[in-house]
Amino acid sequence: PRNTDSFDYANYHTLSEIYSFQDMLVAENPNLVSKIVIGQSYEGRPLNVLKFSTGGSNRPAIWIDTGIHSREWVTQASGLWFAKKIVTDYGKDSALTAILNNMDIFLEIATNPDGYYFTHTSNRMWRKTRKPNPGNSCYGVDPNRNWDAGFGLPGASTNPCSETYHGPSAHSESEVKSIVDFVKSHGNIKTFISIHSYSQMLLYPCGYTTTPVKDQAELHSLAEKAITDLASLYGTRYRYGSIINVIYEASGTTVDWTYEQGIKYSYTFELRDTGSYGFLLPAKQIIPTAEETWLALMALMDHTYKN
Ligand code: ING
Ligand code: ZN
Repeated sequence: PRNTDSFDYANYHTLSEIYSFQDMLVAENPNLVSKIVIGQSYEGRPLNVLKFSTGGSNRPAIWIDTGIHSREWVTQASGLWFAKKIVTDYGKDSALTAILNNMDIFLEIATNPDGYYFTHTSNRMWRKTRKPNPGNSCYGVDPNRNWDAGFGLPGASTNPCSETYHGPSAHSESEVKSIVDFVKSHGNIKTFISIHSYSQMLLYPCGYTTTPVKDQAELHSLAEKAITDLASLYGTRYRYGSIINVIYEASGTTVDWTYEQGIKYSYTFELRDTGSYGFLLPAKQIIPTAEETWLALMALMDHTYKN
């Protein structure tokens, strides 16, 4: 496609198509969208973040990432749709317009680009990063077990061949460390949303302990509102609650780290489906998935803006 209007949101795309989409969106909307490169992947690819901003300096911000697990293709595909939705709705939808007149949105679509490239070229089911593990023939670290929040506790593996290998040390993966550095240097992120698939869940901290977090009551009722809005479109049912209670024990996860950094609204989504297709969700479900998820994202962003 020559522009983002003719882009095919109803199909899956390669990494280079995602990169060119990002550049087109920036070129078409220079007063609203810019591209920040927060680092590079192990294999040297840029870690691009789209910044949606109407001005100000270091405004309170919302972070959204998709694709930190590379095989979860509906998440990157939804990220592309969200990016287009933001530029389409700004100035038309009053709630989004109010949010963007006061806050910035950061969106990292290809959060694990080496893994995503590998899912297109070698192994569709690749989840982890692509860094070699010294002294071991297995590659990669689970970038959702690599964060410095309960790092290395039960709920991650010490085995480099495991899908949940936590890595040699916290933030050992450049794809993780680049976000850590960005979050710390920004210092004004209010909401952090990390998007996975599949299972249809909306999860908040904590993953490594059953002790409820300080804000659990508010996080729980906001999650209920978000999944109710999500279900209003196509009836898709989500479960919600803390990571350890709703899915399983998991240590070193993204949103536990962001919550411990003081980002109160730290959530992880698990998008469609519940296992019929799993990671291989048919492309015809991309747009419905993105549309319904957007309603939940708007609920989270609107609450942040009003609180
Ligand atoms: N599931 C997530 C995983 O990393 C999850 C579930 C989310 C655990 C958030 C902990 C925190 O295991 C998938 N499908 O990746
Ligand atoms: Zn995942």
